[in-house]
Amino acid sequence: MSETEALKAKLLGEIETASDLDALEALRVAALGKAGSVTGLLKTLGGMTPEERQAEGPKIHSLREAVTAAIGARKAALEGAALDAKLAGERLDMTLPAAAAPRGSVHPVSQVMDELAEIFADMGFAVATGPEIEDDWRNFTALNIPETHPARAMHDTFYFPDTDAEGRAMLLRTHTSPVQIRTMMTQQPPIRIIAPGRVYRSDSDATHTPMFHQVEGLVIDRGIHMGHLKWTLETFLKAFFERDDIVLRLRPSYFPFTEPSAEVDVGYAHEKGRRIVGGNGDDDGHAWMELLGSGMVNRRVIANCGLDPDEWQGFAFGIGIDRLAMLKYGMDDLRAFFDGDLRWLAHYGFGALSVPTLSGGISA
Ligand code: 2NL
Repeated sequence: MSETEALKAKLLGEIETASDLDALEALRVAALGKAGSVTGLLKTLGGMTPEERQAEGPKIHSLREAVTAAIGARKAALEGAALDAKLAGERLDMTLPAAAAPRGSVHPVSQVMDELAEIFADMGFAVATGPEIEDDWRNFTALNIPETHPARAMHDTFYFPDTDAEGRAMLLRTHTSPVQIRTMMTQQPPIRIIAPGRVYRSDSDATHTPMFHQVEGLVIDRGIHMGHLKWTLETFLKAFFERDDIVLRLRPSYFPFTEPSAEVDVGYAHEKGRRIVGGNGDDDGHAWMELLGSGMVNRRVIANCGLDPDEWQGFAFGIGIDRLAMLKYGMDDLRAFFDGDLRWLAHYGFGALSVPTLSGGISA
């Protein structure tokens, strides 16, 4: 075997068994680099006689080509194997259960808000939202709440130190009514909306938190009367509490933004016999539970929003969402709503997949 053939056999053997890309690169440098063995053989061509060169030249060139081709083939094989190993290492089985059990769940307040949206959407109401930082015109003045009204006092309302560009006092909204004011000022009736969201009052004890959740409803159209209000609330409460024996009692009341105004009581099951009490109430006077406030939108509020109160009438109502959640899901302490305690959430929270629908059961 000639020197060239011996070198070819040795190099091709080493290339074929190179274990990784680094070893292959070292072999390439040792054979084809400036001081490489193949390069050294090529250099010997210069010192040969023409006859020797004619005999040895093709062998040495074919050696270089064979080594170059073998390195290329081995490199492709090693790179393919490296990619396969990387893909195998990064393999994900999407059908496996989650490694850690998820600890969070849907908060009951969020669940009730979703339930409200579902129920009212079925009655043709849209969900409206607005900013939590408002000005005192939209939060109070437009609603016919006078400057001297106690709700405006510092001890009930969180005010910001500075006014806005128009000189209006800025505050954290004390109800979601400013959302309805914004809607009446920008949309032509008929209007049917609910406005759920966070509201703020400087009040804190066992049954009051400085931030709580409220939903208000508003309907503006021609010829709206209190019959529409009572039907809407009755239909809503029957769907929400998932029972047909709900009875309502509208009691005359006063709010600056509605005239007339009515407080709405719901008849509830009392101890003896566990039945829903009807219009007669019972002897101890606790058969009715006050649930929400409502009324016909005051003409002055409609006019404040640039609408003609002789053409457009409406009703409105307001309810605390936190209280609704407590009643429906049997919770007794409002403060637990805001503790972020995962044990409480595990007890009362809802899975992400338990989406309320009217067809599947509103709290399913
Ligand atoms: C309650 C009573 C109520 C309204 C809220 C309202 C909104 C506009 C116009 C007229 Cl823009 N009214 N909202 C009406 C009646 C009662 O809430 O007891 N809230 C805690």
